[in-house]
Amino acid sequence: MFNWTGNHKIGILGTSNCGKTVFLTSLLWHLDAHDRDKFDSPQITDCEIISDKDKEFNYIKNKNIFAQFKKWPDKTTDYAKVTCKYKREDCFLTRNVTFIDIPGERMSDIQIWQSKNYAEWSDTLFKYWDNEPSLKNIVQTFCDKLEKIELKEETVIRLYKDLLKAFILNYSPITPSTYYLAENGTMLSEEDIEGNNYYNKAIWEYGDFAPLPQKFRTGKLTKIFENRYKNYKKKVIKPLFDEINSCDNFIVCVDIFDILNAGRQALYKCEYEIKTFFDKVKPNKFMSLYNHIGKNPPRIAFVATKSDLVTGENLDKLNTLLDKLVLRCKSKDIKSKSFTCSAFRSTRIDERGTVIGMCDDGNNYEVVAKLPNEWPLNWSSEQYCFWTVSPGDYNNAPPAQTNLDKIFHFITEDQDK
Ligand SMILES: Nc1nc2c(ncn2[C@@H]2O[C@H](COP(=O)(O)OP(=O)(O)OP(=O)(O)O)[C@@H](O)[C@H]2O)c(=O)[nH]1
Ligand SMILES: [Mg+2]
Repeated sequence: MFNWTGNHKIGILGTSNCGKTVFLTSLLWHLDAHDRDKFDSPQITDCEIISDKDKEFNYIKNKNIFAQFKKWPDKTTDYAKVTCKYKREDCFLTRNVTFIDIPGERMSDIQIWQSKNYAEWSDTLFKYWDNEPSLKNIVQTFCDKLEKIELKEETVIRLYKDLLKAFILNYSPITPSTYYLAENGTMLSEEDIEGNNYYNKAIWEYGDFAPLPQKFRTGKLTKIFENRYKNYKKKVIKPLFDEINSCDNFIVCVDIFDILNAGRQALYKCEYEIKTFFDKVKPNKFMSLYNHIGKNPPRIAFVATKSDLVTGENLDKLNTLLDKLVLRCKSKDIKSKSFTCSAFRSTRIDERGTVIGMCDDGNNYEVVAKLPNEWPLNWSSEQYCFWTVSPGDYNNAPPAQTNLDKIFHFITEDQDK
């Protein structure tokens, strides 16, 4: 059924640093100051951007950081909600599109959202770790140590923190994610990880908990963890995922460069999170996720971000790598489409066809980003190193973009392909 009002609620998902906030800031900017030459669409007018009072998306601040300081926006520390009302020349109705931006760390709690209870969450995590050889060994050490100790809260939590430290170094999910990004927005810093304070930091300020294999889930400690898991789900997960639950369409951002730079575990993590998310939104299984307006199955745009770092055959490879990554997750019942995108084009191509970008020191460099044809079976992180460039000089006009307009039309269902 066609959603004739053009009203939508759109969730923007993806791991930390993959470009969600830049994407949303640039998109709002293009709608706010629409220029058809820069953003292909029937003319957009009367745009009003209304940020949620409690969960503010700081559009103006983000825009000013770009325009005045030539810097990228700050990392997101809590989920944010913003509505954009606008008119389009081909439609007399005012459109109303709401976006949800999340801190990428919370993606690691996707299994808590999915699982019915503490036991299911624990079992699923151990299965996840078991399927990846490099993680299996680390987790085995954790399980071996559990065998040898009395199952007391303090000792188990200490062991779990050791495990999480190994996961941080291996780009594996940190869950409960509040250990990495607390509810109040404080991040676990490199100093924290290396310093003595590491064990003192709470996994969750209202009570630490850790997953346990089935054979250890017997005594009093399990009851304590079960209760804290329940509270965590209610307090941290529910508010965020209730917003996600009520979205009708989604944009899933993927930073292929970051995955290649981090190594195979990052690919495994990203695939797993997308797959888990997809299982949840698949039609027939969880009807509640159907479009709140028209009862349509959701649409999903898979987006390989930061495409301005590559050109020519490497841009084609970026597309292929994204397609291969999301292939396992696709379903015939969900309309999904893959895009490469640069929400904020920060590089230029010189006359030799080389990508040039400005780095933090203010100098321009050749941005060498060579991508593989296929996802390698295994690779070392030094094999793929990529540049981080500064945003260009944009004054007060929306930045140059690639495919941001196409993604917007797809996700707001103005384009049916
Ligand atoms: N070259 C280029 N870099 C980008 C682009 N978008 C984002 N980046 C880079 O990616 C970084 C992270 O972008 P964010 O939008 O803050 O990432 P995020 O997904 O919101 O991250 P969290 O808030 O941690 O979840 C930026 O600081 C930039 O360095 C883009 O279009 N082009
Ligand atoms: Mg962000």
